[in-house]
Amino acid sequence: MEKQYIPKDVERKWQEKWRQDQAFRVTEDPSKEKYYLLEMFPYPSGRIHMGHVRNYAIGDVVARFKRMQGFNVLHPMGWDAFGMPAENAAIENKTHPAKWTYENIDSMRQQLERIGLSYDWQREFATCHPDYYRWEQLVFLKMYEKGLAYKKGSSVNWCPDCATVLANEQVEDGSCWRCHNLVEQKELEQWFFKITDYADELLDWTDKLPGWPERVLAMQRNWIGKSYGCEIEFPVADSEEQVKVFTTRPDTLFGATFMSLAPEHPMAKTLVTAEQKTAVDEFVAKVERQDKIERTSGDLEKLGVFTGSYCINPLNGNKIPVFLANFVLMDYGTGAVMAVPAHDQRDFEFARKYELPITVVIQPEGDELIAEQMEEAYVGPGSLVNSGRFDGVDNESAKEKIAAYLDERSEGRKTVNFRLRDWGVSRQRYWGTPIPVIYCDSCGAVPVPEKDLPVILPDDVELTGEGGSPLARHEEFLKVDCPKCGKAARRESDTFDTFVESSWYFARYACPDYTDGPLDKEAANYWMPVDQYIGGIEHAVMHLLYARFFTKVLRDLGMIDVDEPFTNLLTQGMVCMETQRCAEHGWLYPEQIKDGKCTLCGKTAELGRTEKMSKSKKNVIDPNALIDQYGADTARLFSLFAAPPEKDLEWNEQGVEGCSRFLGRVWRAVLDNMELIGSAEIPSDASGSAADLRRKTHQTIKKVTEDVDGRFHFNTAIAAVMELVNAIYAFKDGEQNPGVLREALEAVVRLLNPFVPHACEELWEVLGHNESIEKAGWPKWDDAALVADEITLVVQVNGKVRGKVEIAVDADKETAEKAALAESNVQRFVEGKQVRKIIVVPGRLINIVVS
Ligand code: ANZ
Ligand code: ZN
Repeated sequence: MEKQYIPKDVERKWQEKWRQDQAFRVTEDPSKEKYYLLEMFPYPSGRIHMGHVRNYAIGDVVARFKRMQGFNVLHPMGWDAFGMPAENAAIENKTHPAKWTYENIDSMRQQLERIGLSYDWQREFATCHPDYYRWEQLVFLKMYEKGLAYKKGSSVNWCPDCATVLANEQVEDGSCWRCHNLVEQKELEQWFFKITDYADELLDWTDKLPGWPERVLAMQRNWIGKSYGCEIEFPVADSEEQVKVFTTRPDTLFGATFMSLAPEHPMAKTLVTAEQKTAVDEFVAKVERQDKIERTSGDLEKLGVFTGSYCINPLNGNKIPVFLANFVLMDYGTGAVMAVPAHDQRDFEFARKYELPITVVIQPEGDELIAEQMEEAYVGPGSLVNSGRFDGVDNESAKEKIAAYLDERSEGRKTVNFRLRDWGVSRQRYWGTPIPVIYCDSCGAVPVPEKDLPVILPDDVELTGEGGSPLARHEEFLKVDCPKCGKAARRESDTFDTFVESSWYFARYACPDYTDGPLDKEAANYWMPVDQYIGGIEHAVMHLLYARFFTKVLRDLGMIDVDEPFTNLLTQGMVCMETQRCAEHGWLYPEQIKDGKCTLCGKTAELGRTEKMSKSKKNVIDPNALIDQYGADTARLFSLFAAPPEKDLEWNEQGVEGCSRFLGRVWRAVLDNMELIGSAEIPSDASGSAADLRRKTHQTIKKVTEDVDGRFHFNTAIAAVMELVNAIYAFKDGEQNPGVLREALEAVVRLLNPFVPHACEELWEVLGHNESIEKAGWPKWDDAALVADEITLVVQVNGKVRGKVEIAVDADKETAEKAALAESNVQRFVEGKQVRKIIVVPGRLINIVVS
């Protein structure tokens, strides 16, 4: 009896074999071209979801394809293992974060193995292991030496729910990116990484990463936010002091009718007059309760208070009142703004509210603005008015001219400003890398000496869930002698933001067991940069920007010789599914619905929107159940076939069944034909129907190669193989042409291998090969086999022979007609006449009827 396709058995067999053979283990081999393929490593939450399956299936196609092409492919996997969920789960389940994390890793590794991903498991590591984080601590020490890590007190984003600081990138619309609770501002001493030193380089390189999606580059440019402007000093009336402002619009200087300072501005205190003191104090207290994000949003109510003091506009000598305003931030520019209400919307609203003068200084062409009648600020181009010697100059060139004029008189200068802030990395959490610093009363902050690394995260802590980190209460951990003077001192109890670990893990995969430093330079230089990185768009700024920054830091520390970590980036879409709910029981899991009814109460389930799969809406498919039912190859094939990688993928059961049926068809195509093809040799030529099948085979090889290589058009590639399988089923002359049939079947199996490797390895063995299909390599197409055989057709005009044309045997009617009309002699007889009809007698002649 013919061998049945039982995915479970086939998959177990090959997974076992790959494991035993360490089939995907690689070493640096300078004689081979390397290819480094990486998917963003997972957080060990414990369960694989469909988003993971899709992400890793996409990566695995590329890894297997490149390996078959002969590249030395590095495809590693590991665990982004520090972070808050471990702490929360530990508190909830009364276990230890380490135990929870390592158990999750074990179970997730098993789940990943079931998918048949071609990882070099020898390189696996978890970032919560001291063998990893000790090197992160070392990098910190080196950064500290170079002034790239420093400590300062600042007002930080504080999530009261997570009891920790958040980076600006972790605040979304004023809320915590994790728990979505409102973020507060808090004054804290924190460690910072000086990413701003690299702002220019990070920005410049966004123009040199053609393999990145433009959308991600745009988000990074915007986040870095470079703006060219001007710093201008405004003398304070009746004082020696000056207020320095930053503006991108020096052309509007004559229109500055007041000043706005951040409430936190140091001069806010010195400028307040006795009469205004109470009002100002009240105002400052009120603004302190608003968070930064809210304060910069467009629809915030503009609030302010007069300080009682005045400044002098350096160009026209006008005396202008100084206000404090809630929308001016202390950590941008100089914390002071020259307000030009006629041409800036925020200033306009502020001026209307506090009845301050509005002076138009830019007139648009063909229009005349009148300040009293304006309903909003005019922000467009125009020429200068009310601007003394600069009247009539167009405003773009006025920017330059006014800046130069101020520079000459030492009242201002051109500057560049960035929106990017230094990266605050201190977190008041337990489950993270300890920051290797010791505080001494006499010596201040002293870095832990290199020889004392790692600073090990102690195991014996008490997690209560109440505010503050348990490390801050762990006396044994805290008590330490000052490395400088030997006096009793205290350890830093904060840990690093977990984004620090993910900022360099990709380089560590080159040398995961290296014990002499963070990176074995030779290995790192061989493998880096990552040729293809794959992950979600949600990491467009934070992770991807920090990783780029860290790579440059490692380079400048002499640890690696690359400028950028990721040459090509693919941001895959989400996995979505329709939501369903029951009036009685709320959201329903798919398995709680039968025949459109809720299985709990029998009510009809209402179909909701299709959304990203998430536990909260219960629109989830468990990959384990899917694999139990259909096998990993079907799960892989569906996630690769249902949508192109960058697009969202919508789950549907019929699609999965279709994929499963297709694999069965491929299986039978091979097994049913084995007797026929025996050990037939593959011919280098064919004729008749065999030539057609051979052409289809080579056309498919070409199409799949081009679709997969660098383009990720997996869905169309798979569709092409499906067509070839149809052609194989339709082929009736296998007995006469066993070699051609074998060639077609082998092509199908090799082309599908990156997508459904278990089935393909098995079929390759059935086809009589005793080495792994990957060793067979990627099939090559024969250009000569691509073109159809040509035949000659006679062309008649009104029944008389006027020429001949050569066309492909399988050319359709339209192609034949076109070729006939294009023949030069035929054209002479058709010219100026009207074509009434064209008759095509296939394989013989074409008759054009004209009148
Ligand atoms: C005068 C002016 C006139 C401005 C005008 C704009 C339009 P970007 O492009 O984002 O860099 N600004 C400067 N420092 C600020 C702070 N700390 N908080 C809030 N706003 C601040 O924005 C630069 C502009 O934002 C600056 O140019 C300043 O307003 C304001 F018709 O100066 B402008
Ligand atoms: Zn000391």
